[in-house]
Amino acid sequence: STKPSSAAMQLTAEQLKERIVRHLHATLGTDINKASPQAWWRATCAAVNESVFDGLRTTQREHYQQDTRAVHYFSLEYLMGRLFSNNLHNLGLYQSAKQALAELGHDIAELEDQEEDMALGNGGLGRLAACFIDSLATMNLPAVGYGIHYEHGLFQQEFQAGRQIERPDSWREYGNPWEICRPESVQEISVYGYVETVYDLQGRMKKVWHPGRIIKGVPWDIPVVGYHGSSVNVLRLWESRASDFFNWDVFNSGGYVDASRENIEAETISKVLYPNDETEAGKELRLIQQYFFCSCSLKDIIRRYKRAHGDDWSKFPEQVVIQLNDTHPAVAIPELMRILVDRADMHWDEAWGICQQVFAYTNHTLLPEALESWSVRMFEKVLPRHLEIIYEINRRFLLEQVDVRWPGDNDKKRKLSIIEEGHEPMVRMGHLSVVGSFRVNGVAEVHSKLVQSDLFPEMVALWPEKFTNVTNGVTPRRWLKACNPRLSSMLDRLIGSDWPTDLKQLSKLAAYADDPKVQDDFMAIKQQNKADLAKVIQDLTGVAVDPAAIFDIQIKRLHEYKRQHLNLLHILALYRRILQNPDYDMVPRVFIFGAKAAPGYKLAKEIIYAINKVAEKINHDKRVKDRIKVVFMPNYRVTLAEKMIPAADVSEQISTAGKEASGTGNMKLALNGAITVGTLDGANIEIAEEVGEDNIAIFGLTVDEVKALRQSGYHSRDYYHNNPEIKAVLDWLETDYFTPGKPGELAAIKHSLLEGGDPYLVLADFEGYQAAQQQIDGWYRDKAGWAKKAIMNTACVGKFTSDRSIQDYVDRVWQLKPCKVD
Ligand code: 26V
Repeated sequence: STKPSSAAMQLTAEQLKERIVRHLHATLGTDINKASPQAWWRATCAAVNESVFDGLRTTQREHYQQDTRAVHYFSLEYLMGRLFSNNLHNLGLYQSAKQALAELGHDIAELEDQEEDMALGNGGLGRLAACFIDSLATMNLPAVGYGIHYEHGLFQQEFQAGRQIERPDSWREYGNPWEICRPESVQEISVYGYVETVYDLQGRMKKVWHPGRIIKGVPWDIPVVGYHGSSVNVLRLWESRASDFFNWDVFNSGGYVDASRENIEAETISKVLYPNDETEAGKELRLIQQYFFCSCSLKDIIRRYKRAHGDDWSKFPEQVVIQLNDTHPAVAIPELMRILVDRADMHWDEAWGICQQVFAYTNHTLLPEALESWSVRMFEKVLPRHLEIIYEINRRFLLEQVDVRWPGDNDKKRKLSIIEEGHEPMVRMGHLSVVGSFRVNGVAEVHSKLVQSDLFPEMVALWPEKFTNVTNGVTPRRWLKACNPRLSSMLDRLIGSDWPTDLKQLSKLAAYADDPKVQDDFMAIKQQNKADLAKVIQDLTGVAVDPAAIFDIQIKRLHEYKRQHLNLLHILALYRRILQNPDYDMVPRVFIFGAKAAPGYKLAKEIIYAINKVAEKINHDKRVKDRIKVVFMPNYRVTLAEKMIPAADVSEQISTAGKEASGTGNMKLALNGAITVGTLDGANIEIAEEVGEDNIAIFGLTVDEVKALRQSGYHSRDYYHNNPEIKAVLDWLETDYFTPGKPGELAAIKHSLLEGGDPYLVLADFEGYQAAQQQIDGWYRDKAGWAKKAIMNTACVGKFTSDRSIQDYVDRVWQLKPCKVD
């Protein structure tokens, strides 16, 4: 097992106190008598950074001297959350810091609350990137994360009269102590303009791109501290600025206003993270964002490579692997081709050979509306040379691969072409990613199978060995050790303290699953975590909840396929049963939601509104006698997840089978002893395999059954007419019962399920869902039985550490070796 790094181990609370006070004076310019909690927090961060930067220096020096092969993770999103307690835990300094601050008169939890979440992501995909860079550092793997330094992360959510209001997120308004600006590593990138064909002295044709705009990329480095290991890797995020070079002309010719307008436009590129909206198409700025960060990052990689290897490109694929987190950074493929062919004068075949050894692509969704494509028209305007390169990649692909395999088959060519023909021709980024990569993976077994069978079957026929699976994982440092200190201490006591880096150790807990003392301890911890969450709920929503009730939690982005409205229909059914039978016997339950809806996603916002209105009614209805409470936590984010997950009894993972690529909240909740109510979708299937059918409540149609039902014709109205409970709750939503004086305000859900055809089969799965919930109710009545199930969940999910995911990437994709650092 790994031990705390020597630098960190030697740090006592006394030494930390000295550092903190020193920074309070020298860095914050204040003193212990008048310092605000904010200043104390900043001083502590600065104290911690002394250790962080030590590790950073030695790691980067070691990687440079060893000239290591490294993975470069390209992602438009990193949902980091807060770094304070994470960095303290990973440095092994949390206890010393807690003591130091206590002796200085401060509660460490109070200081933690000074930090804004770094919310540079939407949801699962962005949080996965954050877990992966934690694992990479922990496993001493040479890695750089590349992304965008958004000024505004995902919007902050408020509710006004039950409706979602979006407010800008300004996470670094007053500066962020964890980031370092690196002006010495700025890059310049080009967009717009036109392509000229010229001939050199040997008569060789050359393409010259005359850009319309030049933009500067300024890198901000965030150190990524590995757990008790020695490595500190870097997350490098690019901020856009107007190029000084380009604006001088305009400026000097008296065009001050024009120049400052160009400044504003350049700086717009990294201003704001795009939410996963209804459609990605048509957003020029989004394409420029993608290209901006890909080009800056590639130039950064090449600069570092050249420092060691000069102009000899032959070692490039040995040294560099680039992982594309979904298709968002796929424009890196034609960009590397452009650099090699146009700038380095390489022959096309040699350049393409390099590309195909460097890129690997992870698919994170099968939803058609989320598959990226850009109109050829817009692509040509923004990146005219890249469009030509994509055409050439496509021409050769169709000629040398598709036509060789299926001679003369135009149908196959149409299906496989990177360019989708039609009224408005489109560039398909998924096709480009598969063609340009040496490996393509899905994020859970079932999802990877569907990527192969449903999304890219012909590509699999061409390159069967290209396709693989890497099931997602989560970092147990943040999602157990740091967020659930009570359970962590108990685990240390029972099974030793190696589990944070060797999560399979959790299986040792299974031997105690029947032990009454362990059961009591485990459930007492859950109870305390629930009491903590009850306070948070009271503070944020004003609703009083009883920690003795079942805490039933659904936390994830709001989307029809995730079916928060199925949860709502079940709540309504329970409420109705209570009204019809005042003695209706159920274990009291608190239904807790956390979700942001994309600002442009109408129905998702209606679902939030409906849940809030139903909550208001039920929570105030005396007849319910507190058997049901419903709370919608505002502004769900990483920091709130860390408070909710340790307090969950039940984990809602109820997507339509085939729609949720993996899910990662499902893993975090099971790890903390919650029992899953779930469909056989994404990683739920693998969780069920690990925990066993006694310890999970599975319901609903399978992927095959969903396909068969759609084939035979799905009629949601049949379920409405045949199931009186479904009919009653849907009709109820149309009345003014939950919105007095305003009938029809909650009708959108009913309409989408009936007139809208219920695209995600909510009504088809309702009966199975309510039966699974009944099973949960029954299980919970048996205290010891429930405790055993909860313990078995924690014991059996060791597979889902992101360390295992990263090892799978190393073995199946990256072929990397660890680099130990002293
Ligand atoms: C979803 C949507 C839905 C509305 C239309 C626009 C749009 C655009 C993008 C997306 C999702 C993008 C990919 C994504 O975040 N996938 C998630 O990745 C997680 C990590 O692999 C995985 O656990 C989730 O199941 C998957 O949804």
